[in-house]
Amino acid sequence: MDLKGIYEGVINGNQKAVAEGVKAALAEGVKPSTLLFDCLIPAMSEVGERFERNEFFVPEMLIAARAMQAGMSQLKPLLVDSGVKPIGKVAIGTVKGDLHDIGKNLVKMMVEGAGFEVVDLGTDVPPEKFVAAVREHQPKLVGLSALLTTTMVNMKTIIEALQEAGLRGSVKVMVGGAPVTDSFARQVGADAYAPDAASAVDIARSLAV
Ligand code: B1M
Repeated sequence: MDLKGIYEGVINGNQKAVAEGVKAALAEGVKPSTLLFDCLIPAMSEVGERFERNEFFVPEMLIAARAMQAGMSQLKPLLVDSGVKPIGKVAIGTVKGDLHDIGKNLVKMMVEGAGFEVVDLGTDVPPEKFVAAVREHQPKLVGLSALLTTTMVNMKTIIEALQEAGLRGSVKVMVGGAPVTDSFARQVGADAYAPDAASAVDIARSLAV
């Protein structure tokens, strides 16, 4: 199977090649996890490295992200079980000022796949929207994603807003995203840090069932 073609399709922003390549690979029996962890995610890392080397600019990153999403949407039905009673509820969003949603969507898919109901608040989510979602949906866990060093600081503001609203005692907070670390999570008062989507599932199982 042409995994290299899919990898290059993401890097070159070729949405059609990625969607068709993933579909064909799945039909040939390639595991969704192989496509995700050995192909789509490494391709996006390469895009980031080219951006750092000034070989790629924002438009290239954007079309690569669209191609990646085209691949992920093929994997979603396989990662997300349907028709089963949820084992818990999680609300998730990318923090204010931050538009990156691929990692957040991946966490959402995997957590849904593990049997949770996930309320997706989207990107650029202000603290008051997290507070309103916790009031309305009463999840046991809120997940905050940030990809920028300039926006990760908003995680603290969200946790403080939950505290001020009197909701902090009823909800756990998990944080994640490329610049986030375990020590940062502790500094901002989060309950857990997940370095990747698989760890996010483990944390959801331990904090939100
Ligand atoms: Co942006 N961008 N970007 N970008 N972008 C990064 C993050 C960057 C590292 C690139 C670089 O310089 N190498 C850099 C940040 C530098 C920094 O802050 N130190 C950067 C920059 C600078 C910017 C802009 C400022 C560029 C500009 O305009 N000059 C701008 C900011 C826009 C904004 O948000 N306000 C910008 C814009 C964009 C695009 C819109 C073009 C696009 C995003 C499209 C989209 O998401 N729909 C984009 C992209 C694609 C990237 C890179 C290339 C890829 C990110 C990605 O999707 N990775 C990225 C470089 C990189 O990361 N290598 C980059 C794949 C994804 C699966 O991984 O998101 O890390 P990740 O998620 C992982 C884990 O982190 C974890 O699990 C996931 C799966 O394992 N995780 C969680 C994530 N969230 C979690 C939450 C959890 C638990 C785990 O619990 C709740």
